[in-house]
Amino acid sequence: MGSTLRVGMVGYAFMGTAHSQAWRTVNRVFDLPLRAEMTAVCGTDRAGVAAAAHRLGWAGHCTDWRELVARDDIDVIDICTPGDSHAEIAIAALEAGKHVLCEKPLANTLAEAEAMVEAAARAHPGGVRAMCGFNYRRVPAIALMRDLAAAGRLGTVRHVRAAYLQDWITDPGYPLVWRLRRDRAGSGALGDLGAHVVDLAQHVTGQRITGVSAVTETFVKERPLTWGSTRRGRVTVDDAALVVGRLDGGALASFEASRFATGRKNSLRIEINGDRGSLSFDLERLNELAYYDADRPAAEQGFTTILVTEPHHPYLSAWWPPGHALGYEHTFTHQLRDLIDAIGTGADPQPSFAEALTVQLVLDAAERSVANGAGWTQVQPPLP
Ligand code: SOE
Repeated sequence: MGSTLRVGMVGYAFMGTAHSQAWRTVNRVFDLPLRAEMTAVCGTDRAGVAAAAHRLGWAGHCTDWRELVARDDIDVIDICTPGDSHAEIAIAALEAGKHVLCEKPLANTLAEAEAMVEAAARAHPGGVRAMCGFNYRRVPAIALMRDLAAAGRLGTVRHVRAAYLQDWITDPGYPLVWRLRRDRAGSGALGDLGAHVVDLAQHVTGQRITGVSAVTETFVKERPLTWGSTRRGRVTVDDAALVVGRLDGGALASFEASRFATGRKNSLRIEINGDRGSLSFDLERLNELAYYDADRPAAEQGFTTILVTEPHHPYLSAWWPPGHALGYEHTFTHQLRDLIDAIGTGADPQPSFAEALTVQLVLDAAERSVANGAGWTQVQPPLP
């Protein structure tokens, strides 16, 4: 492979744009063992992908991802497509000896996700690495949250309380885009937003969710095919999901995911309460982490705000002087920093496909619970 990492990206919409920005930036900010080259981008629309390549900084472009996977001058395939194509592209890429970065959730179904994990395991001895893109792990305040929890600063964790709320489909006139179709997206708010908070809960606490009870709702059951169209189609995914769960360390968890939380544009909050302290994060104030230390003298107790912008905080020494804030886009740059570092040093990037499967197993249990009238449902154990 040499000292470069030649990238082929599939898909160039919102996520593809975010990833492109990160590929352009990562080596300019971080000192890494490999230098990323933006070799080619792929999309089905010929004119669209050509324009995207020019706009986003890719050297080449094509309309068939198989072409990308077959090229000798590509080392990593970055999958930014809807979930219905994740498994096929990822498995083909791994079999061709390419490293893979795949957007979350790993796949639309458990069976596909398991097949991806097996393909990653087969490719692993040849030095091929696979990672799932749960970008919020790379918010510095979330990374600090995990470090503090791992250092025992919370004591025994009792509660995880997490909500990921958006409002972009509140209007019943909003069209039936791919994210509202089960065949394309797998599920709705549950898989798109719930996957993030389930991943963060497990990542920050280091514990696994073992069982859940869940309800979902589709508030608007039919939508126009395009804005203003009289032709309508059925919404086949959930608009909102509520999940309660148990973690294997004994904590109780609650998760909420909605696309109908009017006024909440991209609100992701997670709070963890332990018997020695609590940590609380809000994506709308992503440079801050609230910390309650129960061991402090009674007169000094209360939540304090850590401004996570200091060089000793995760990822921050490479950026700006102390106190200069970061944003959403930096999470993708940090994700690539970790991926490139892992590939370059022969380590396993996190979350691996196997770890992302643990999120998929929770989503699967939630869907089975919904089908069973919110009955208590065990999360299946991951593949051996
Ligand atoms: C759309 O709901 C979306 O783009 C998600 O798919 C992303 O994962 C999230 O980060 C922002 O919202």
